[in-house]
Amino acid sequence: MSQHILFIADVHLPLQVDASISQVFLNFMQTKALEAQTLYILGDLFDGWIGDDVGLVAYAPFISALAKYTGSGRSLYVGLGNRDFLLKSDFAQATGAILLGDETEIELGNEKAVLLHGDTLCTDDVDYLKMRTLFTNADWQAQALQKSPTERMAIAEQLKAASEGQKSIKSAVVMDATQTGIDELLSRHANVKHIIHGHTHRPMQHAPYRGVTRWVLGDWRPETEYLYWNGQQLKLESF
Ligand SMILES: [Mn+2]
Repeated sequence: MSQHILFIADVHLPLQVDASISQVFLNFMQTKALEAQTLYILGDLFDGWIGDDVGLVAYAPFISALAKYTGSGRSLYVGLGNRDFLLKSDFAQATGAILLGDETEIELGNEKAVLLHGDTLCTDDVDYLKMRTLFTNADWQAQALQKSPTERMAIAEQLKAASEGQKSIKSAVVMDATQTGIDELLSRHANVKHIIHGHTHRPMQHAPYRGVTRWVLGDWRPETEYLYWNGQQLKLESF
């Protein structure tokens, strides 16, 4: 069991614990997740996170589920998405999770994999990447976190509306990973054999490119797909 690793992304948990996606996630944490010793969540676990002070209370049932997972001696790594980029150390402490940086290399057997949320691969999505530069800026974040929860909620709604408004105008191609984005990523990570990411909500095992296989995680709607490393190989499976 110690060699088994699970990868998920983009669950976009809502505040409502009784929503079906919430129940599916809680069920996953109590069953499938326990089959692996390590769980990687590659961004956008939460549909919104306006600061640990608010999030830890609002999402309490999910926080408990994550804490229970690490409390059982398993490892949990959480990456930041474009909806929950304000996850900070209080979240890490409450859940026992280790927060990931933008790009993380891990070893899978004798091979290397690079993990990321995936938004930075969508290099044609110029407006979004500009917005990302802003909201990932440390000063902008520090200022935002000083505002009241109500003000922060308003900012979050604006960001969400901006990205969703753009989504309906943009073509599906603009919202996908580009060759440029993938080439740039590979130039930063020589010798990786796997790219694992979410964000585009297009679950797939792509044909190898330059000897690298790209695994895209889904958003659990409707199919609950996760990526599983069984100690020997990676496989996209459904829950
Ligand atoms: Mn995303």
